[in-house]
Amino acid sequence: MPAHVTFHDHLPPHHAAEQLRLDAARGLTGRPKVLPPKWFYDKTGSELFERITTLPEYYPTRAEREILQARAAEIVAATGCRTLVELGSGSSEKTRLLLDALVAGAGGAPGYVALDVSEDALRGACHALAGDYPELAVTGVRADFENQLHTLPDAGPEGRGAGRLVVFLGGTIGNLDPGQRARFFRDLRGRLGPGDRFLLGADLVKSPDVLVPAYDDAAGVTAAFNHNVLDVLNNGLGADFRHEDFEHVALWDAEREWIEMRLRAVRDVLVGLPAIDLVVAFDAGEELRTEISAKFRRAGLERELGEAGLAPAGWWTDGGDRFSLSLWSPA
Ligand code: SAH
Ligand code: AVI
Repeated sequence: MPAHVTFHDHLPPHHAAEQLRLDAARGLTGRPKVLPPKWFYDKTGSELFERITTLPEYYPTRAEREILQARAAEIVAATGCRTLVELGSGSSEKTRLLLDALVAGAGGAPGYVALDVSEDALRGACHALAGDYPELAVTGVRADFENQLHTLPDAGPEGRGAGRLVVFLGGTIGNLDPGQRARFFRDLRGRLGPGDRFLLGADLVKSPDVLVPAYDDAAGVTAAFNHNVLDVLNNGLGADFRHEDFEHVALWDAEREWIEMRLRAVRDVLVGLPAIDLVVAFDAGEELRTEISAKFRRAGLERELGEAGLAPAGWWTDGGDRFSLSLWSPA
């Protein structure tokens, strides 16, 4: 890696393997059967997600990019921050719009910290950014944003005197359920200093005619992304899931205002998971919930973040009012 990239791995192989064993043992023996969506993102899953972002039906990435193209300079200037910290950074592609503004701004040397569970995505993004932004100090942190925010570095000498802008893009906040979100916002708030700011990308409630195809595209890329989690279980736990035994399902839950992705058994299926000494039975039609993707309203976000001690400091949407970017200060 180039000299100005630092990498910290807080999920060494034994730690990640142990987490997968725990999540699979708990999730596959409960009712309904569930898996946390963070297991989607092995190398193949991260690549499939990048393909999803280019699909005609998957509007969130384009809508968020549209807002960033129009507003990134204004947002970065308003915060005065010199260090950008990104949670669930993935390929960090849209982040470049914020980094362009950061690098162009005045003040201490700019820094970028990317945090993600996906080692492949993280290393790829950090390499690419270090090559394209020689003036930027790049740090990759492999960690879980749900319980390892303590691993984030401070602003550091480069950012001394200026706060950090913590960004959480892509609508990934919607992949947490309401209880997980409340814990996440409180944890994050507790780690923000007075000069720090939080920029959140959140997808907005809209017609299921738009939402459902975004999670069930005609080319079947989202179905492949969903099925890939079975390979993660096969590779990590020696399981013998077969893609053809499960169909991809995407549903809009109008009451809870979230999309659910599931894998539905198309016949009775028995699956062995030798690493956790478990055999799991699926009845035909039985489903494994693999993801929720909650959609938001402005008032709901203000309530949730307000309860965690974060005050609204800016709100922007794309031209079609499909997606929001919002800025928050410690109250
Ligand atoms: N921010 C990017 C990527 C979104 S995909 C964008 O807007 O396009 C979601 C990313 O969050 C993936 O890279 C995934 O590996 C990461 N992720 C999911 N759950 C996570 C967790 N609990 N902790 C850290 N990263 C997580
Ligand atoms: C990363 N996350 C915000 C995506 C979403 O839209 O919930 C993951 C995804 N799942 C299916 N398609 C994309």
